[in-house]
Parts: sequence; C-alpha cells; structure tokens
Amino acid sequence: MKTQNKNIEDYFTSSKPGSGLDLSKEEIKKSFLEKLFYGLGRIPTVATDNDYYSALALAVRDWVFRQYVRSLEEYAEQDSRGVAYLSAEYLPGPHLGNNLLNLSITKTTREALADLDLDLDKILEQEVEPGLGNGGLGRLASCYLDSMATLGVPSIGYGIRYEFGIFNQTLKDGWQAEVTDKWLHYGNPWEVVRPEIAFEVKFGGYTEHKYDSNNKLQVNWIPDSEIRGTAYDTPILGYRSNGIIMRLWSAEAIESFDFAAYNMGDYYRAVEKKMRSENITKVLYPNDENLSGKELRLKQQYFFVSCSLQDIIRLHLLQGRELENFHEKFNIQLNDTHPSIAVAELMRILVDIHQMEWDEAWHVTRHTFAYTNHTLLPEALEKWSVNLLGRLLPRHLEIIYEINSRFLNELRKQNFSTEQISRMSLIDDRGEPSIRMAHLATVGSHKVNGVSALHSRLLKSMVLQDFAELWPEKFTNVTNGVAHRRFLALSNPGLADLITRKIGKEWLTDLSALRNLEKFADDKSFQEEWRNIKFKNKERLTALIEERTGVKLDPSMLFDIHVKRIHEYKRQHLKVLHILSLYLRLKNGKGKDISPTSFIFGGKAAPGYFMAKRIIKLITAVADLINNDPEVNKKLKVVFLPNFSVKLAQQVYPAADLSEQISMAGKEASGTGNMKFSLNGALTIGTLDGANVEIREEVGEKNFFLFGLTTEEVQETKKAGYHPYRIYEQNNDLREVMDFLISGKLSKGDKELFRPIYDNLLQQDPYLLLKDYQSYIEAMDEVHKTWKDQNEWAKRSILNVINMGKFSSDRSISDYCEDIWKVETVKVV
Ligand code: B1H
Repeated sequence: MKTQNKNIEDYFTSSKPGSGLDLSKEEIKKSFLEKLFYGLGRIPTVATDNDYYSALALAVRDWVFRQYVRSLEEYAEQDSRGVAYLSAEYLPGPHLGNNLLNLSITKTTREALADLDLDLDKILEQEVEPGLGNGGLGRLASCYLDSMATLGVPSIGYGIRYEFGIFNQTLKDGWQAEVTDKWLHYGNPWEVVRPEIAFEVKFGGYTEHKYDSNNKLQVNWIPDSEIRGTAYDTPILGYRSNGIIMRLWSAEAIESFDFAAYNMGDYYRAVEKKMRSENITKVLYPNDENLSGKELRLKQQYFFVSCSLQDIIRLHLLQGRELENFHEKFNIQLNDTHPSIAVAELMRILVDIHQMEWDEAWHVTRHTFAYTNHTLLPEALEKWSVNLLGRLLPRHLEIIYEINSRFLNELRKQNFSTEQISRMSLIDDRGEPSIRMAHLATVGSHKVNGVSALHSRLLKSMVLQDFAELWPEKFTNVTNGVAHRRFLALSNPGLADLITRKIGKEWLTDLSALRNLEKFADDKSFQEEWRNIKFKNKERLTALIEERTGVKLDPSMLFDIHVKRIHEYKRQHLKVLHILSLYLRLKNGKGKDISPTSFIFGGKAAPGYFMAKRIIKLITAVADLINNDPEVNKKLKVVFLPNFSVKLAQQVYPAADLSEQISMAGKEASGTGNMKFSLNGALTIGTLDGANVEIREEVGEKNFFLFGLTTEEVQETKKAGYHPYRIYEQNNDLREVMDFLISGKLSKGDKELFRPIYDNLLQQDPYLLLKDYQSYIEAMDEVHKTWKDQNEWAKRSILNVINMGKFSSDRSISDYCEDIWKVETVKVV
C-alpha cells in the first residue's frame, strides 16, 4: 500500500512504533493523567469515576492501536490471505480488563492507580459492555475475534453498530420487564469513527434490462432510497501480540433534508425520511433462535452485508489486485444465515458493476464464502418471503432466481427426483413463496460447518441431508471454543494464579498445557488450595447476589447454576421440577440425603416469548416460596439473577460447583457456557447434546453426571407416539410435583398462573421433560451424594479443568484456518 505522503511514510518506517506491552508504572501514570487533563479536559476536583475510566481506556486504546498498526504492516508485507468474519451479532464484554491482560499491564496499572489513590477494580466496574448480541452466537463471534488476533490471522470482523443493544432485564413482581439499553450514553472510548469509510446502500425500486453494443445483458438497478453506512472501528487485541479490528456499520441518511417537503413548510416530513433511514441500525432484534420475518431485520442484514462487501472489495482493489482472484485473497465466513444475502450481493457487484461473466463470478463467489450453521430448530431457519425480498431488493431476487434455476438444472442433469429437487430448491413454494436462506448459503459456499461433532452429524442427516449427499466434501465440523484468556485468566484470577504457579504461563497461549497439572489431581494440599479459591469466588458472587436481589446465599452450599437464554428446549423448567421435588421431600420429612444447595438462574427471555416469560415467573415464585420457608431454607435457596451479560457471566462461572446443561438431546447445537463452566472447575450434569458429548469425552465419563435420552431415543420416542400424561400417571413423585404447580401455593392462591406450563407438559411436552424426569432426579441424587465427599469433588473438578484444552477458541480458529480458510498465520509480537 502506498501513502501519498513520503515524509510520513519515511517517518513511520524509520520509527516503527514500539510495543505497547509491559509498560512501566510511570509511563502508565503519565498517559492516564494526560488523557484525564488534556484528552477529557478534567481537573481532579470535578473528575468522576467515569472520567477515570474513560481516561484509562483512552490511554490503553493508544497502546492497543500501537499493536494493531504493527500487525497491519506485517500483514501487508506478507501479502497473506485474509478473512472477513460477517456476523450480525457481537458480545465483546468489557474491553478494559481484557486489554490490560493482553498488554500484560494489569498489575502495573493497579499500582500506578494506587499511587494516585485510585482503585483499578472500581474503575473497571464503570464499563458498560456493548450488548450487540443475544447469546451464544454473538459471544462466539467475539471469542473468535480474540483468537484470530492472538493467532495472527489477517482478519476483520464486520457487523452492525446497534444504537440500542439487547434490552436490560429487570424483574417486576417476579416477571421480566425490559428496559432499553443505552450503552453509548456515557460515550464509547474504544471506537474510532471513520467518516471517510462510508458506503451507499440502495433499497427498493426496480431493475432495467438492456443489451449493450456487444449484445451483453446489462442490468441497472434504480432504487427508490439510499442510505449511507459509516464505519466505526474497535481494535481487538491478541494476547501479547497482534491486533485486529471489529468494524461496525452505522446508518445515516444521505441528505439531511428533503428540500421539496421543507419548502412546502412541512418540516417534520422533511426530517422523517432521515429518521426512517437511521432506524436501520437503531436496535438489535432480541430474538434468540426464533425469527419473525420483519422487514427492518432484512434491511439490517442487507445494509451491513453491502457495506462490508464494498469495503472488502475496496481493500482488494487498493492493493492493485484483480477481482478474478478475489477468492484467492479473501475468505468470507458467514456466521449463520443472517449475512447470507451476501451471496447474491457479491454476484451483483461482480456481474452488474464489474461486468464479470456469470460463470466466472459464480466461481469467485462460491470459493469466497463459507457458511457456519448454528441451529437445527425449524423455527430458527431463516426464510424471507419472495414478496418482501423482491420489494426491498429487486435485483437480488432476480439473481437468486438465476442461481436457483442453474442449480436445479444441474440436479435434473444428475437425475435427481422431482421430490428431491423441490426439497433442495432455494425457493419454498408451499404456501407463500419464500427464500430458504440456509440453501442459498450452502449453494453459495465452498464449506459448510456445524458447531459440534453431534450437530454437524445431524446437520448432514437432517436439515441439509440432500446437499450433504450431493457435496459430501463440502461439509465439515468445527467444534466451538471459548476465549480462555477472558473466561479463565481474566475472570478467575485466583485459579489462574494457582495454575501459573504450578505450571508456568504456557497455558495462556496453549490451553492443552493444563494437562501438566495432572500430577496434582490427587494431591490433598493442592485440592485444598483449589477448594479455597472456589470458596472465595462463591463469597464474591454471594455478595453480588445479595446486593442485586436481597437474597443471601451461603457459600458453603453447593452452587447449582443454570444460566443461558430462557428457552423451552433448554429446559429451565426441568430444573424447577427438580427443585420442587426436593422441596416436597423436605416437607414430607424425607430430605435427609439432600446436600444444602443454592440454585442460581439467569438469562433473558425474548420479549414476545410467552412460555419463556412464564418460566421466569415460575422460578421467582419458587424462590419466594422456598427462601421464606424456615422449614426448608436452611437446605435450599433459589435465586434469579437478573440481566445476565458477559460482565455478570465473568463473575458467575468461577463460582459454580455444578453446571446445568440439560437441553433435550438434538436441540442445543453446541453450547459454549458448558465449556466456560468446566473451565472454571464446575462439574456438569447434562444430556448427550451439543458439545456436552465432547466435553464428557475429554473430562472422562466419571467426571460428568449424565442423564436423559439420546438424540436417537428422542426421535424414536416421538415416532412411537409420545404420551406425557401416562408418565404423569405412573410416577407418584412427578405427579405430586406437577400438581403442586397448579395448587395455588406458588401463586397466592391463583391456580391458573402456571396452568399454561402444566397443560403444555401434560398434553404435548415437546421437549420431553416428563420422559427425562426420573433419569434427571436420579442423576441429581448422585450429585448430592458425591458432594458429600469434598475431596472426591475437588479431584473431579481439577480433572475437568485440566482436560479443557480442546475447548479454547484458539483451537477452533486453528481448525478454521486449516480446514476452511487455508490461511497462514502471521505472528507479530
Ligand atoms: C445459536 C442462534 C441464533 N444458534 C437467531 N442460533 C438469532 C439464531 O437473532 N436471531 O435471529 C440469534 C441467534 N444462536 C446458538 O449458537 C446455539 O443455540 C448454541 O448452541 C451455540 O453454542 C451458539 C454458538 O454456535
């Protein structure tokens, strides 16, 4: 890349920025104070905690950018193949603590601030995290950016800068209430706006088809509106190494005023159009795994895809390259189907704008994209009505029809049956015609992967079976992983310290090094240290829970934790049935074997999801009953911790003894919370679902509490005709628990409050709670028995942690590099 200013270029190359790592206390103090005084214009008498946070963040951002420009130089020199990760969601969590860790200046910064009578922890507490995602999918994207930065993958993460992220959850009378998330209210020191990296995105209108003088078809799209997307960059730092950028697009109107309307004196109409266009990036849709076909959602998807592709092509051409070899220089990873309109958009750019022949453009496109599927749930498979898509993106609809027609012709040539052809078509024309986005993504990609071994197998045998038979080599698995530096080194400093004292720091960049701890698993004094750390983490969580909810837990109890989005398939209500069974046992004087337990729940429900919201109310009702009953509250406590987020998660996982991973087999694509719990020494009770299967393989059967039907048994049960009522009739304990739901004792005499849950379970029970109930209760009894032997528990806890090597996102990203992206990493230190 050439700069226009030779003097600046000479200066830059001759004075390569020094490393931002391992700074001295004096350097940190000086930068911090300069940012406070001259960056923010504050004097000590008026400075607030938020000013201190912002000043420190600005100082740290400089060092992060220093690392980033060093890697940019290196990447440019190596001319390596790059990756663009397209995701509609990110959940980065708080940046400050993680950046300090990655720069290895946490301790020095703490000392520098202490010299100024400031407390680092209090300052870290100020950060409001960007809630730009719903749950696992968004958090996975952020873990992957962390690992791509650390491993040195030349890459960039593209997404949407939602002005309002996922809502804040509060509880009102035990029900979820949603409050808007104004994450930008106090400013965002981590991002840099790039007003000159801005692209126009068209919507609506019609297309004109004409033949040029060479008799080549020229298609012209005449839109009826255009919006501008501006880039906001947040640097993401790797561990003691490279940096990459998360580039989020924000929408703005191209013209601020509609002058015609303004001249007529209608001021409000003049600004209305501006407001409408800026709506596109206003708010994140709060649905996890349940899509509703909203027009604005499709606009969001196309908006960020179009900006991102224009940007990638700009970068490609800037380097003096041809579009014919675009795919040799760029991989574009589609994080689920949310960005899958990119397949049609790249074709449009190549064919309509750059005059490439269709076949060549298709070759480039198919070799550029790879698609990750994250769910098999039928209600989460994206479909857009032909009508809506054609109205918003008329040219893209034509392109999708063309791709489809060529694809189906291929199938006909290969003698596929009519039935198969209609199953595989990109268009579903049973009922209102719609586009199957998973089919578009599959046809338009060179690789398709699931997110755990089981999920990838099911993907091939169910949802995309026909495609897997047609292109077996296209399908692969990449088991999810988590950023272990954030979820162990940063959030569990006690455990991290112990590990480092015993085996050194290697585990920070190679999680499998934890195996070196094996020799300590039976060591009594090591076990004791291990238990003390867990106990301290539980004390900290206890204090936080008391502050947030008023409920005081006892940290010597078993902490049994179920945190994740609230969804029927995840079966939070199965956990509730278990709690009620213990309650009734205690009430009936049969509770002597129960180990004292605190049950902790957390997670948001989609605002329109009736059952999920009622499950939250059920949990809080059970909590009220149990916590206020002196006959049981010495042995059981229940709490719903509101507003689960990355920030809270970092306090929750380190304090867990037991991790609840109890989805119906075949429904949880992978799960990543399951990995974060184990990594922090919790034992798991779980079904053979998603990544649980692989976790159990790694940690050993003995160190995992297994229960429930397998995926195959679930399928057989449903095929044979499932009658939950019969189970209810035959199992006395279960019947007592179920009847308790509608006894009114949980609801001040209101017998109807939980009837929808009761009826649903007795009549349909689509997620087989009743079928798995007995097996779950027995496994839980085993948990309580094991807990009584604290040495045994500690040993199993240690064995969980030391066998977590596979579940670092560093491993996942290495897999993507080798199997899908074919990129070489470039390590910059
Ligand atoms: C996952 C989603 C998802 N799968 C639609 N699918 C969304 C679908 O806003 N939407 O419309 C949002 C999210 N999220 C999760 O992905 C899986 O359920 C987990 O099992 C998996 O661990 C995670 C990451 O792969």
